[in-house]
Amino acid sequence: MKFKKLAALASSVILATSIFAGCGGSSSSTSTSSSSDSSKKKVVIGFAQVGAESGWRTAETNSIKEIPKLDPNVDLKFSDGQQKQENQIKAIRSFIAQKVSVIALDPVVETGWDTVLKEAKDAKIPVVIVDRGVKVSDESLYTCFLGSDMEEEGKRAAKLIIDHFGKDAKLNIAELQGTVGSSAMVGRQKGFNETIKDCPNYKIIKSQTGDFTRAKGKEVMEAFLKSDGDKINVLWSHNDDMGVGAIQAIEEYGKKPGKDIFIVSVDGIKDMFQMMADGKSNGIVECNPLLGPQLLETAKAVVAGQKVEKNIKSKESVFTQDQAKKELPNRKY
Ligand code: GYE
Repeated sequence: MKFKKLAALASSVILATSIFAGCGGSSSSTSTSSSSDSSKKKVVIGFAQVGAESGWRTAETNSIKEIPKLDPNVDLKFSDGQQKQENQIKAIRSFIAQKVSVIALDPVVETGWDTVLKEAKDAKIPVVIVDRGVKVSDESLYTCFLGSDMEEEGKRAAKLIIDHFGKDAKLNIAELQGTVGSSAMVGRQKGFNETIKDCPNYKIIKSQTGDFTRAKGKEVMEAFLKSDGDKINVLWSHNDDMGVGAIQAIEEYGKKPGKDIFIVSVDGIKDMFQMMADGKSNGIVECNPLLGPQLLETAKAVVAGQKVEKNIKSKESVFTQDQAKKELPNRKY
């Protein structure tokens, strides 16, 4: 109930925050052309996408692909990394060779980017990290990060469980992890685990990756149920798609998702809202994939040599089962 206000705010305030606050920024973020030229020159964004593993990802891709329609002075080169870092590194090198104005990287995993980001820096091409974060030895290798606070999402997921059961309940939790080594997986796990530290009888009895896909989420949940089907009372899924797959597995096993097993997940895709409206899930932590407009503004500012905030966070909300039916028609992804 107390999330109702937040929920109402959710979609309206996403773009409301001012992103240009004058901290961060880097000298390498100016374009090589003179300022009078750069106002006429087309801005070319090279976007290195993770893949197409989830409904969230599809929504993000669609939003990014809208960019040239929002601003005819901006072109987009899009590359699908198919969940492989090596493909994304190749894409970045190709963007450098093509001398794009700005590179946007949505990194499949957090580490291993130093070399290629240094190449971009040496070529004086600014890099905006989108959605998932990177861990690099030198923060000046990228201009700014635009995306969600994954740790906060993990905390919010844990709070949904605590709000429902109370801190002293005895719970056996099954965890479906996202892609191992991705900031989304690392951050969500950390935030969740830190929050349930206060709950002495919450136990994570199962934990495995489902790689953020529906098919793997189902497969892993089947294995969880096979070994511990009668013990699990909570499913914590790092994204909705794995959760939707797991719901199928739970039904096939003969249990009632949302009743016999309390389910929380992250993203907020329509399919999971539908599940929640049908009583098959219990809580969703929203993660906003509609990053196109914010990336457009950020990329233009960076190319124009304006200073931007180092961390540009998207605004998000949390939804409980009682809000699902009302919220479903408002979902944009
Ligand atoms: O939660 C998941 C997707 O990086 C925030 O990646 C994103 C995550 C999202 O596959 O569905």
